[in-house]
Amino acid sequence: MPSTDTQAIDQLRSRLEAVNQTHLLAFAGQLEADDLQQLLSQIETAEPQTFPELVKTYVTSKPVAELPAGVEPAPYYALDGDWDRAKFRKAGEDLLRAGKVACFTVAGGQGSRLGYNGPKGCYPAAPISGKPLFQLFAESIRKASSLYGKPIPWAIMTSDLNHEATVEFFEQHQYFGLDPKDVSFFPQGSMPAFDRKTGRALLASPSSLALTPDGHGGSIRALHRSGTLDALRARGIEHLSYFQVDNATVKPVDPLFLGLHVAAPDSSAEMSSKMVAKAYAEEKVGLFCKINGRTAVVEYSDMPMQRQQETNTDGSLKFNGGSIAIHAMSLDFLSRVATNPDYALPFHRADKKVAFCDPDADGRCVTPDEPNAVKLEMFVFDALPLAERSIVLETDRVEEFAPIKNAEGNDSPETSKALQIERAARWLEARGVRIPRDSQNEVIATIEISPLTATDPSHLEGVDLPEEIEPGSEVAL
Ligand code: UD2
Repeated sequence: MPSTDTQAIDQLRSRLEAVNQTHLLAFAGQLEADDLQQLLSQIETAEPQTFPELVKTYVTSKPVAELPAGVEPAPYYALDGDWDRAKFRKAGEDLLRAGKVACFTVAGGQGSRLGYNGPKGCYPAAPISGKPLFQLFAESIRKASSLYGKPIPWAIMTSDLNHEATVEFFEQHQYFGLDPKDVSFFPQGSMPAFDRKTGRALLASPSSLALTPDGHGGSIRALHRSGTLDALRARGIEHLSYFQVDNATVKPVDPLFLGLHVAAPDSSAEMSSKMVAKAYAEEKVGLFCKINGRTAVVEYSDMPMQRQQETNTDGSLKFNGGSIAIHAMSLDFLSRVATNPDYALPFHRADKKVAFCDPDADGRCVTPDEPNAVKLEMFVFDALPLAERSIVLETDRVEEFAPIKNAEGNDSPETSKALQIERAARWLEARGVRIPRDSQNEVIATIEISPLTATDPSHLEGVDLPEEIEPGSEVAL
């Protein structure tokens, strides 16, 4: 082994000694140069100096999620509320015309629940054309760019596992008509998995840590580390429109939401959110709350059921705001969260089975039967309380929330398609088109409206529409 390598290992070993993690170098002396480099760089990137605090807080003790005493439902701009939509829509349109908005999609998840072998954004989602999720978003962004006369850059967070396949997909499809210089990709970060008894970081092989994705909250530091924040700032971007890759009807560019985010008197224009009214008390969604005067999302599992069932005098749910993971964020705020330790996001612990290579047993690979490891993830909504004043906008499920998460049942391709069809039907009905519906009021035709035709019902004005749609027919506009 070259002496420079020996020196590098020795230096790292003494740093690892200080944090009880020297086992990570147990096989270093036997590795080929490339493997050794990989191991050393993984250890450096994982910042071993932070391990003792992480292990103490999240691994050897379990953080107890205590609901603070004064938790209240977060106020929101209600769908049926009396507030000046035109003023805020104009503020959002001005921002778009000034070219200050970019889109940001988190697409690092593996889609394992869906059972789809590929990046989730490549999943065919539209009811007739089978357009993939990425194409639906790309076409919405193209439509907005043409409406507001400015390119809208689009950053996509991938993972090491799907990065190449994602970029290749865009190349194969000529970026779905977007200019490639407006689309950027960067892989998300990872965290080591820790042995839940000893707090030792696990090795997946003699030359590699057992790494797991650091969650959608990791997107904030990944935006910074990848240079994406700086690149967007250099283009004059001031705000990001954030959404998840799984939502087929998301509005990637919504002037009303962006306008409220930047111009509402109760917004500090740092981070804003959209919500839908909960369908029922037990629905498993994060809840928008006010805690110590700040907006926050409380995971349904951290909120006692009794509180989730509380009602107002009119019988409606008190904690009504369900998170659909749509946010607007300023670049200044994101930079602060990414770089200022006072704004660091907390981790959430998950106990999992993680196969590992055991340095105490000559590197034998162990496949555990029981959860043996702690995985650490960050959630993007944990940034909300770091914003001084943060608004929530209510939206209609049918208009903006048709996620594809599971192969069957709730939030599946089937339910997403039904919602896409229902939304298209409503938009057409608003233009006077007769839509066939059954006794349950379900649409009995397949309808698809391309985002290039309309991303808002008002865009259908002047479009040549049929007077009625035949039951059982397929209509693509
Ligand atoms: C999330 C929210 C839930 C609700 C719902 C709306 C959490 C914990 N729950 O549930 O409250 O808002 O979405 O649809 O957030 N992702 C990455 N990297 C990661 C992990 C996730 O890019 O390391 C992306 C993933 O590709 C997907 C999104 O984040 O686009 C959501 O991830 P999920 O499937 O883990 O969250 P889910 O659907 O359980």
